[in-house]
Amino acid sequence: MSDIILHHYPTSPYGEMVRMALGLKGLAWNSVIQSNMMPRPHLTPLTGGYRRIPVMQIGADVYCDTQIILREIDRRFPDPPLEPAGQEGLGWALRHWAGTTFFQACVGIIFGTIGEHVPKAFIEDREKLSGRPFDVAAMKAAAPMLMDQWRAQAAWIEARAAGGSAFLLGDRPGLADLACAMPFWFLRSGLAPVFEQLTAAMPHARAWFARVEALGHGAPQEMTPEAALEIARAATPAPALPSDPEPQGFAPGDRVTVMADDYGRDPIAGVVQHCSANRIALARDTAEAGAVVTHFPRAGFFVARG
Ligand SMILES: N[C@@H](CCC(=O)N[C@@H](CS)C(=O)NCC(=O)O)C(=O)O
Repeated sequence: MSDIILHHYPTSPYGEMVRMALGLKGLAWNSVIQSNMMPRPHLTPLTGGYRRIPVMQIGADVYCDTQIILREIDRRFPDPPLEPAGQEGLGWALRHWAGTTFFQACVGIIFGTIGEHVPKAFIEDREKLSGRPFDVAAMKAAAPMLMDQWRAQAAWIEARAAGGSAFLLGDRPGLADLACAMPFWFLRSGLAPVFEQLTAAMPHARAWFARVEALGHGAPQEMTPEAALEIARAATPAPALPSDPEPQGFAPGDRVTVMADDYGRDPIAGVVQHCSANRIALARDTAEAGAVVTHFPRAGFFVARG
């Protein structure tokens, strides 16, 4: 049985980015379907309060945010690499753009168009996530302008895809492709007619997107949230990776809290097990799963003492 457990839900675009990575790597994995809103009672003990999706679990190690999930998948399963030779570094930068400005244009277009039909419980959940009102009228008013924004950004991909290589940064697929495909997938799955309209004059980007989708999702197998929690309880966290000296002076053994810098800013408390330029891992003792280590990326996350 595969050790990879992905906590996600089918309509999650960030979940899709990881599913595509598992396809690129040709991996078998366990699929735990979580609710598309809080509460997630069998997941929260593992994350320590991080409330976003997806989350990856391997035994008693838990990875929060696609940035660290993808990095860990690539570390454990390096072949084929997420950053083929000549693509190093760029995929991470593109992931950041695609996951912020390009992704947020999708959110506004989709909810500005279908917002009136979204259940009240979902709206309340997303208000807690963002700390702001879920203002359907404002999103409706902004949707046409956001379609311009979406089209302008997709046109960068069209221009790149017209360059002649099969994938954005060369003949081999990599992180850049997974990251940039995510807002395509999100808009098409949320609002197919608008996706068709906005990409009608983008034949190269559409052909590229089809090639990325053809990578598939690897080999998922259903698992219950209860079984995943039990696996964490029975497992021991992996040994700590070597830490780097820290600009802020954090070191293994320090008590800290970690928090996303954008939305879903629930703080997660623990003891530093590892810290380096691209990762901070917190050791936590939980009533439900015993000792777990919860891993976060550094870019996009704040760390504070206490
Ligand atoms: N930076 C995060 C963003 C993840 C994110 O925004 N996920 C969405 C779903 S795709 C989410 O968590 N929505 C709220 C929820 O599902 O509770 C990542 O890269 O994983």
